[in-house]
Amino acid sequence: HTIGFATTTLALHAPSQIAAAIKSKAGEMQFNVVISMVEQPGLEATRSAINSLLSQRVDGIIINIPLEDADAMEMQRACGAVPALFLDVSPTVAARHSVFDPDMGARLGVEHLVQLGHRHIALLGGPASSVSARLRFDGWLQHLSEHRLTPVAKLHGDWGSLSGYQQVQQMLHEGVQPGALLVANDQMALGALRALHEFGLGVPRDVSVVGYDDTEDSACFIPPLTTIKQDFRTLGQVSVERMVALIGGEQVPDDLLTVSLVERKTTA
Ligand code: IPT
Repeated sequence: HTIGFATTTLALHAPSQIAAAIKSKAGEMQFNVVISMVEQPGLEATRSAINSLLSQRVDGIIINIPLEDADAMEMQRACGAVPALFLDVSPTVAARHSVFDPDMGARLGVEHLVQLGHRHIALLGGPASSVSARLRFDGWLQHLSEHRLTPVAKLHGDWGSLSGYQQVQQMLHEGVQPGALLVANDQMALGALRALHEFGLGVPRDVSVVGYDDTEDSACFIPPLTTIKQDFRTLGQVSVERMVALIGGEQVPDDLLTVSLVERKTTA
């Protein structure tokens, strides 16, 4: 039996760790995995990735490409009788999914900073093409407003570390210096740390930083990164178990996976 895995670029840390987790869980369960990767997310790229997997006669398809609700429904139809499971969609979508809870992640980050006494918080979100980036950003705004706070800056990167570096550098050059920074992923947080360092700002002495993902390298940043952990190993296990059940003709529930705050050395 073969599981197809349609994924956004594996050059990013989170998707590559999800792919690794899916591959090893599938191996344990005696399933093959074939991968089809899109360079840029989008409906047409996703459609051709799915078609290429279908032409390789996969038994089911796990899709880790950001998709809006209507696009996910359309891709589910495109899979026909082959079961599809989505990993990067809104938890409210009607298509079958196993996703991390974006609102919980946003809330944990905001609550952590507010409890430390922060009021001047800047946001560094992900790209507009990502549903998850938008849900995290909206969650931050909502939970900040529950504390009667508005962000001192709203920045957007492309998930890569260089974009985090450039966005934060530009903010500092414009004279905005927040007390804390919520970042939508650890790679952009890495770039943010460099920009703060080059500006002569201490982390966490002058600025606190909270990342998102807890990828393999985050504990080795300087300083070790406080972040919202998405347990990619668990996502790999759950999604493969669901897919194997679907291939066996069973019904499966949707999953909303919890995330957790990992406190390291970038917040005070
Ligand atoms: C999401 C990551 O949090 C983010 O860092 C980035 O790598 C993105 O994927 C790429 O699409 S995790 C996803 C399952 C929402």
